Amino acid sequence: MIQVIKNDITKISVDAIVNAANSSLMGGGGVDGAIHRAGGNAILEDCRKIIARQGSCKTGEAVITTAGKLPANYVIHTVGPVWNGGNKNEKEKLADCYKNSLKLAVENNCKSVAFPSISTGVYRFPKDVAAQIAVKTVSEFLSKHNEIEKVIFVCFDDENEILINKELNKI
Ligand code: AR6
Repeated sequence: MIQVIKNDITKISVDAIVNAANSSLMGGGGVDGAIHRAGGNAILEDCRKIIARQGSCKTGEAVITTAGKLPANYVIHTVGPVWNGGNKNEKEKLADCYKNSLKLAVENNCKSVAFPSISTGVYRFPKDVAAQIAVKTVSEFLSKHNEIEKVIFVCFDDENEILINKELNKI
């Protein structure tokens, strides 16, 4: 099942929420800042351990940490592509973010996952193209993996909510 809601992702009770992080995993602005602020220091401590073990998190990849004080059980941090005109594999990398986040969710027995609109803020990905990729990639993944029962697209603004709904109506 796929749902769309307009809300703050830090308020959502699901097995895992996804963070639109950067490759340092050390926090930042936007949804990343909100998640670290609301979840507390335990998230950053886990991120530091991951960085010490494997180095930075590359664009399109995902890692999982505690959700600290958040209502979710886990935070899956993924690094979206910076939009650079569209000819630098941005679309493939954005699809990788959704796929790798869901793979990690399955590996950690998560049945419900909430996504923000990855890369559509500071990273300037066009919202309409991002919505197409988000819905297509998630729906294809769910058709192959019945372990995940629910994905919620958590939009922060009306425009993303309208665009995601438009894409959902096509499937
Ligand atoms: N809940 C849900 N969505 C949110 C929230 C929230 N609390 N806050 C913002 N959004 P952005 P990016 C939406 O900029 O483009 C950070 O500094 C926002 O409206 O958070 O992937 C990282 O550290 C937008 O639609 O992430 C990176 O350096 C969407 O989340 C960089 O920004 C993504 O916007 C990543 O940029």
